[in-house]
Amino acid sequence: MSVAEILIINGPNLNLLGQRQPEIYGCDTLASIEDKCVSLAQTLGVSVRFEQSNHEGAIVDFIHDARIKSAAIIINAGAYTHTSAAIHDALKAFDGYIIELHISNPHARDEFRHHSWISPVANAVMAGAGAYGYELATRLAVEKIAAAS
Ligand code: CA2
Repeated sequence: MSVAEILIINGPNLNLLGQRQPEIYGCDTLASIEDKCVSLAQTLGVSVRFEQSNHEGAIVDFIHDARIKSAAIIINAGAYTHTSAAIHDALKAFDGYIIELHISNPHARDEFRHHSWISPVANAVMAGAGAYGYELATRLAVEKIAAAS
């Protein structure tokens, strides 16, 4: 029997984590966050696929792919959170569990970060826990996948 897959999607500029603005985003790199999520997933009996793109269409393609392959999506859409109707529409066509994730708390930042196109189509929203939020979201996704099966 194959194990359930969680797709973790990272949007624009998150490839720069650990290189700039540590006061907002911490010191972890995206690669170190991926390593932690992959090993956590292993201990919890699921698999994690971890993706990053700076391109809106590529993120839409990841979500379409997840319709066939993944039981849950964790998405940090970066600044596309605040602009993308295309990512909103793609997530709406996904039947599994969706967690919107942010490293910082966008509501405590600039006004333009207060609106999310992702929140209305997400089952849960997690923000402000730093890089640790990825692990928290992975644990939540595993719980929800188990509850649905
Ligand atoms: O807090 C988050 O995770 C965000 O999704 C990060 C986005 C921001 O636009 C959202 O409002 C909140 C920005 C990601 C930029 O990441 C960088 C990391 C290091 C250096 C520069 C940018």
